[in-house]
Amino acid sequence: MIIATAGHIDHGKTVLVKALTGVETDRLPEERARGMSIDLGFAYVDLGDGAVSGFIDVPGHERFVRNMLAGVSGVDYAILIVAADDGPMPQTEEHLAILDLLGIDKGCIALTKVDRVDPERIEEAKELIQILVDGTTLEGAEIFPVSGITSEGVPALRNHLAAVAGEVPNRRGSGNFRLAVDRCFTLSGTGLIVTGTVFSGNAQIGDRLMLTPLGREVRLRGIHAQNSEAESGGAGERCALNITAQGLSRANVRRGDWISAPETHAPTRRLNARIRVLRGEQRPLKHWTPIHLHLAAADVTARVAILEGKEITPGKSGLVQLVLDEPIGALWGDRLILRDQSARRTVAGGKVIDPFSPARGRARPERIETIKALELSDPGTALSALLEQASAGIELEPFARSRNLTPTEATELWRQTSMTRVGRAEVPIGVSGTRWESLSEDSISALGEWHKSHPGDPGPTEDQLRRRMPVRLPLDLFSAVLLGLINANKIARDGATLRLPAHRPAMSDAETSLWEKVRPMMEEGGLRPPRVREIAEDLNQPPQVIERFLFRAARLGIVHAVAKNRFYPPATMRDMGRLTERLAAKSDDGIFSVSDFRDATDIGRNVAIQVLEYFDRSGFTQRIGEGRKIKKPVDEVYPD
Ligand SMILES: Nc1nc2c(ncn2[C@@H]2O[C@H](COP(=O)(O)OP(=O)(O)O)[C@@H](O)[C@H]2O)c(=O)[nH]1
Ligand SMILES: [Mg+2]
Repeated sequence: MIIATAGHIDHGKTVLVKALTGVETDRLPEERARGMSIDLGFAYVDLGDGAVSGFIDVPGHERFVRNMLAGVSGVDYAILIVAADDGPMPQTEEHLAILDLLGIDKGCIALTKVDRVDPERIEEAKELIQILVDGTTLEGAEIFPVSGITSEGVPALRNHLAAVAGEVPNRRGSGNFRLAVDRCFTLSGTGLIVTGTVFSGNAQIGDRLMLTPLGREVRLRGIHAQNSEAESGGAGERCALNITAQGLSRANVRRGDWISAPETHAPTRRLNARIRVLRGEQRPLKHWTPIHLHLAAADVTARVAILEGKEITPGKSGLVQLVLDEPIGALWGDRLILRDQSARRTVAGGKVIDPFSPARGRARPERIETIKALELSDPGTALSALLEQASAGIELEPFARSRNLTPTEATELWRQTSMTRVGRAEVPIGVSGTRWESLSEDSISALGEWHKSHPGDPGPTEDQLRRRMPVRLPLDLFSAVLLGLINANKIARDGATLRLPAHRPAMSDAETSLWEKVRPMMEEGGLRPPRVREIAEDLNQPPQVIERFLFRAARLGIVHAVAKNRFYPPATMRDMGRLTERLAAKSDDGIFSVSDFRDATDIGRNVAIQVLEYFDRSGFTQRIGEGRKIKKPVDEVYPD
């Protein structure tokens, strides 16, 4: 278990930790000289429950609240310390508000310096404290009168803590490893050491971890968990990690970084949160207010974009987008605290809802709906709500990442959620059943619209059709929807183009009248229709015009483009095909040669070869060595 102190300066936090653990946590020379905690102090002791508990002693001075914040986030338990003589003071209130905003609901109150006051004052101080904690996460928390100097009451407090430590659930199992770095130093002979509170998961020696937000992979060479050498360390423990990476030095690591499993690495500069503004604030929190954002051990400057309305009144909560001046690592559910621009007051706090908030359209109604779905605490419920809303499917990987799901947890969630999964393995997309239906319907009507506006066209390519869809769809998703429709015979694919099965491209009036002239000329030619140049000459037209027209007619399926200069009308093609079937039937093995074909058709060797190659391309015949045989009946390949 990790226990943090909290409370006003000089109320006896450091002395109490020493009375409980025997450890003097003020370790900096300046702290000793001034008799004041500045940075975090750490002590580890077995409180009597057989396990080692870690104490984080925080500074109480108002100037060092940022250090206090780095110390209390991620802890299991807090002791709010109030001196009996002073009673609650400004940082008692501020620290309590922070514990409350961080959602720390396990804790007690140590009423210190009882050796200095009479029994009436103790009762009076208790009452003041009860009023103070009313309505916070520490409401109803037990109050322990103690003296750090005489040790009066300290055993009772220690027993209480030992009992709590025995009950704290083991959180090691779930989520990926995340350690919030609060210190970094080099140890001669060992190398780089980072220390911090483990928020989730566990890590073993040898693991490859990520330094976030920097994005450097590091190898875990050694671990101290709760101050003892260990093979692994996990949630609910403070760990010192000995990490290495090529060229990595102390200068690369800062308080506020994370050392975490690669799955969680996702630095962000924009995140959505629901925040509550402290009741004691003088003014509403306005849109675009510059603030300090504290998340785990990180402290960065940012601006608050209010998403609903223009401001959040004191005591109320609202959805915001935080726009950070520099990236941090953040995941869903991470607690955060906002302090004013000059870092003097705690203003608000809350929870991360979406660490990957988009830059555009942050307050659009659809986006607000998405944020509200993401806010749902159960990942399965949240995912289902998102799937129902998402008109273009949900990218599953960022969802798993933001929820800190391990690969196994993610796979299990995908399995349990009713959705269709498409896309490449690295970029899976989930779509709900109803959304899949409407995407299918939209595809069919978009295709119908296309045919209407391009009556002479065989149909759009996949990409052309995708751009006609009411919403922008990821390529993979659209391909999957189309494939479903093609398999169900609701859409037909001819090469690169798509069409509704009933669609027959139409020719323009000019094309139709040209075709009416060309067709009889071709049909008169019998098995050897005139070439493009001959048709052009007869019609007194430039050959390019006729060639272009015939190629278009071929795309429409009206003629067969046997060669660049020779086109066959469908009726002639069928005649030629039937003749070929008879020719093949004459031979024992069904195989015929080019010369057999030339002799049977009398169209000359060159044209014969062109026609046979066209047969092969259409799938009518198949070449076998020097000969050919029929592959499919002519009525199937060149239907009426
Ligand atoms: N009489 C008395 N003095 C105390 C007690 N606890 C702390 N002090 C004194 O109060 C001062 C501040 O204590 P410290 O633990 O440094 O306060 P912190 O700022 O909350 O960490 C020191 O001079 C302590 O000796 C106590 O229980 N009884
Ligand atoms: Mg202190």
